[in-house]
Amino acid sequence: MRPLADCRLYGILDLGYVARDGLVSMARDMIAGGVDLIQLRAKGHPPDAVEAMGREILPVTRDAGVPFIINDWPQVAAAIGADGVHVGQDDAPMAEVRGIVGPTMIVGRSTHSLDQARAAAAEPADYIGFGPLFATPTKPDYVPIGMDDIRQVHEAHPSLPIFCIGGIKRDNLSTVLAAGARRVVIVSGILQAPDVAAYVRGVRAQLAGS
Ligand code: TZP
Ligand code: MG
Repeated sequence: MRPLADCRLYGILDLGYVARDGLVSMARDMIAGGVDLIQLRAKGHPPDAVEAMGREILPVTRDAGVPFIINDWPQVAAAIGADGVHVGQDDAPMAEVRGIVGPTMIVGRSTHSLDQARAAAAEPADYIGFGPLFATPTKPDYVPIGMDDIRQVHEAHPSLPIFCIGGIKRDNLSTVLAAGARRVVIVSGILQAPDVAAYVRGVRAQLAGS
């Protein structure tokens, strides 16, 4: 499996954009383009449904050596033997999450400010999401944090994988990278691309050049 430290492009299977029966083929397309990490984000779906989806996706990501992360449900991540779980600010503290998933599973935490990033680094989370940088329909009701803090968060946590997130697309990626980002999550940009694999390849090329 690809080590987290080598992962720079994080794709999310978000049920707000992908139909239930399109998950597996979308995962394949994202992998074909070269995403490093895949998360299943199924807001509003009960854990047994997330588990069923996860069990279908996991063999595809395993085959490719791409870590597979379950959003919101440590119990589901543990039950299916996923590679990681992603939790938010309102989810359980790290000790509780670790109690469910064990010591080796990847645990990521969403953060929306420098203070939250510091707290997550101290837990310690294995990686953080940092955003939303820009306003995004994928996560409404959040104040965009802009790009001024990107450099600072990286300077404060030089060995923590930090994935910038929120409104990132191919057209603004160069600005985000110039502001100091090393790793990004792109949700709707990838999922709404007419040719997903080609879009991801384009992103990869931009990342490689930075
Ligand atoms: N957390 C912060 S912003 C966001 C999440 C899950 C959504 C990012 O989605 P998009 O479509 O890439 O803006
Ligand atoms: Mg959550």
